Amino acid sequence: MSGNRVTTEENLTMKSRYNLLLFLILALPALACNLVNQLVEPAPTFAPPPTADTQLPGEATSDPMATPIGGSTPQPTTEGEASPTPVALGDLGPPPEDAVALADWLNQAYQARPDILPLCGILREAAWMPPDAACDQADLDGEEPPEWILALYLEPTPDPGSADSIQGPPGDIWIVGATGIVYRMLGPESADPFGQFPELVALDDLTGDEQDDAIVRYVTCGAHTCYSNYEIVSAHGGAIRNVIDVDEPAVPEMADVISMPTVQQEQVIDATDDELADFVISGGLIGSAGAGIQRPYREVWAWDGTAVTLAEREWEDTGYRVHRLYNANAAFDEEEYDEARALYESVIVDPALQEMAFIAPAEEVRAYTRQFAGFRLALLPLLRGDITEATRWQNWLGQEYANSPLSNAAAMLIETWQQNGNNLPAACDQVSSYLAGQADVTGPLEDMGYGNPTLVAEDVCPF
Ligand SMILES: [Ca+2]
Ligand SMILES: [Ca+2]
Ligand SMILES: [Ca+2]
Repeated sequence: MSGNRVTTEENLTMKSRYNLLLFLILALPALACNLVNQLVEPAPTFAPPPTADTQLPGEATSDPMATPIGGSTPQPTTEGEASPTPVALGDLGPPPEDAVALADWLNQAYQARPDILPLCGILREAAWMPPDAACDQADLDGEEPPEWILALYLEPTPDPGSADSIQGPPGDIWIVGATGIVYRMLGPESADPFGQFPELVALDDLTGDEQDDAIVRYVTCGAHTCYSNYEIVSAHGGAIRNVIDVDEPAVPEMADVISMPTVQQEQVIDATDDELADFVISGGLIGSAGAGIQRPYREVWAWDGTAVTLAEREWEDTGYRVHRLYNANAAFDEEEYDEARALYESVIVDPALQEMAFIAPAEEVRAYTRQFAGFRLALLPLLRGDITEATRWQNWLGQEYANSPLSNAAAMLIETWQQNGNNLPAACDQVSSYLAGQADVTGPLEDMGYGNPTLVAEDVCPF
């Protein structure tokens, strides 16, 4: 099943992450320098996708200034509208120092159709662009000429500072096309002065219209963790625009941004077996003590006919018992009940699983983790009317955790279900009402760090 794997508790977790991200962006730039106490080295690696079928952005390796810049041949404009008379690049004068004026300058330059390498040489000379910044062209809209994809400083920056700084010099991605500046990743209003310099990750067709789309990225770092933020720019079906659609974004500003902490790998591969390239990223760990020990995850972002959306999120199996429970819950929420049952059983019986202490000692986390799994194992058989198997797990809970809220809840669930004509949602309602009045239903599972799901009484019986 290629369904969306975002579950309720995981959404809450993601919200925490996005809220943290927003918090860090808005309020804590000064903390960026405080790297002393980090538990997990963020050290995100941003290697280009290692696949042969990915077209990586070209590199401007030749000396751009070695090419004469005045001799560009203006191309004939398309019929119809009158276009301004192209001005040769050499006659334009140097790029202005103001971003608004630079947009005009780039528009005029684009009309002259110069080679892009000398153009970028001029932009570097004017301190608008660092030496290794994106300077690429690709025909995104299927109409000649190709669009320019340029990574530029927010303002001319002759001395960008230490390259070792976790915060790079701020910048933006501009795409220049026939109608002017057709796209800016951040834009003048929201450009992040504390982010790292943005980059072009890959050019590939993710939408199936046989025109390249541009995956662009900017990285923003907080005290402990760097977040990679991506947009995917396409002309599919119309104007050049970012085509990402995030289902249930934590904040409205993130509705069209793919964001992941501590990205370890980026790939452009067909992960969904529809012969169309997808954007696949792995990572996800927040390197702060308060986030707890987390599961890395992998996301597949794929074209759905209208937008690039999250096709799949898979959590790694870390070998921790409580993480196995989270993975079982994810399968349960996906209604993959056979997989969920197998995972819940292994939470209880797998001798190789590790315990995790967080605020509570490991033994306490273990006990509540097994109880939660035990309750779900008593619940799941009732979906197919298997009272014998449900009772078996109720008895197990009664022996191992006598009179605990979850043990009592399992007994109440089965009894109510038998008496109410096998109405499972109604039985769950009754159980939830009971649990709402109990203390310590899920114990330490309520807070295993903000990077982990939160499990509370109302999550126990969610029908
Ligand atoms: Ca074009
Ligand atoms: Ca495309
Ligand atoms: Ca695909």
